[in-house]
Amino acid sequence: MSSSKGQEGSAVPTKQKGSWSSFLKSIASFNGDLSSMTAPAFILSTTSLVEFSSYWTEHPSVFVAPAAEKDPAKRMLLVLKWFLSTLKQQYASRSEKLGSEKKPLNPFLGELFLGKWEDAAGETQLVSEQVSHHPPVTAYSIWNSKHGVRLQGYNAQKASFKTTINVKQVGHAMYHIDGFNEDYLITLPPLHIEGLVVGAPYVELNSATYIQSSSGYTAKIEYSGRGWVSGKSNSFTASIYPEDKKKEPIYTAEGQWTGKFHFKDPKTKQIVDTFDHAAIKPTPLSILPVEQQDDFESRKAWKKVADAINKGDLDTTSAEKSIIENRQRVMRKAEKEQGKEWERKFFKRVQKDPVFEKLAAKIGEQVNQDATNGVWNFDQEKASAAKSPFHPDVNPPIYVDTGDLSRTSTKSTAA
Ligand code: HC3
Repeated sequence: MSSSKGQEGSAVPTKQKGSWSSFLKSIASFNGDLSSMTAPAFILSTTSLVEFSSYWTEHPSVFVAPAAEKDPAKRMLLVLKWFLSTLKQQYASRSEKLGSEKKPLNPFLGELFLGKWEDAAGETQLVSEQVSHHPPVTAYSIWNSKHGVRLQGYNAQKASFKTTINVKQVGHAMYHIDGFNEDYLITLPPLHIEGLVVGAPYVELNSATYIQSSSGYTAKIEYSGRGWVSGKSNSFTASIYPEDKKKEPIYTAEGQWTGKFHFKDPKTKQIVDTFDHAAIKPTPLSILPVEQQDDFESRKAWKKVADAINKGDLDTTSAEKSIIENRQRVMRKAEKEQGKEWERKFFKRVQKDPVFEKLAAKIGEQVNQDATNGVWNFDQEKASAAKSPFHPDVNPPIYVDTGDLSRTSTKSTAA
């Protein structure tokens, strides 16, 4: 598969400075729905938001590591370590590789992104599905059967403008370990965009998030940027404590989520664990080549739009986007006439999620169903009934490495 992202380059081209200024003026009064924001052509990404779910598993061995730890406190430390290790890819990978954070494609209802990682941890699989279009909501499930670990979650974004674009994430993730029948509720960080004025936008995280475990431990992570105490961008401090003993941490952590961080035992002040992005190679995600994908799979569905964006061909970009939007409109109209709702392929809307509610109560979190068009859970029955997310009917399926989500390096892997 050839590169389709190679031209997603630096921020504002000199001759487009004018349209960037107009864009800045227009976002100061935008309505809060990020998908409705009209951005200049050079800031358009060829990647759909449905792909972002894969950012949770840059390092499958770190993802599955908690399953092998017998001590519940150390297990919590390993879950926190994995979570922190995902932040770089989630929030900094695009601006690092492409020179700026671009506006992702707004997924259509039913859009899918399917793939797997294969490495020393065995096979780790990904299903990501756009479960709502208004408001835009993406749900995902990532699992490794060999180690009995599963992550599932869903998210939406609510934006506002005050000095810059501020984004609140709605939704949550839940990490589950079969071997200990343990759940970890993960809340999602609010963020804002830095570098807007100079035309090289990037994400900085704000405020705090939590991981609450069913084994009775809480982790609190506090984010800070360049202007804060540490003075460094992408910084954080974290502590792990028994859920009712906030002032008695059993582990602390600090560092930069884009670089290196370490964990300490506060009693001995000794470093007990370290993570360094420079010392660990990410495992690339493999997906089917576009020709073998289902029509609802993201890269196949958006191919013509992505090609047009890469060519800088605005007319074709909007014409191809309109084809997708019109097709969706026709489908919604037919569903309305038949009194039906679009059937999600891998997820179901649930009225209650007792696991979430129990853990959320401990950290003062609440479900916001209106912002996410419901509460979304992975549906094992649907997933088994769906032919297969990985098309076993294509015999044998040939996966291609995505390398990273900028699609700049792709090569054949398995046969
Ligand atoms: C706000 C954001 C879209 C949402 C992205 C999310 C929150 C999606 C879920 C992932 O797990 C984590 C994540 C990472 C980055 C978030 C994006 C950063 C910028 C993008 C805006 C829609 C784009 C704003 C346009 C501009 C001008 C900055 O390019």
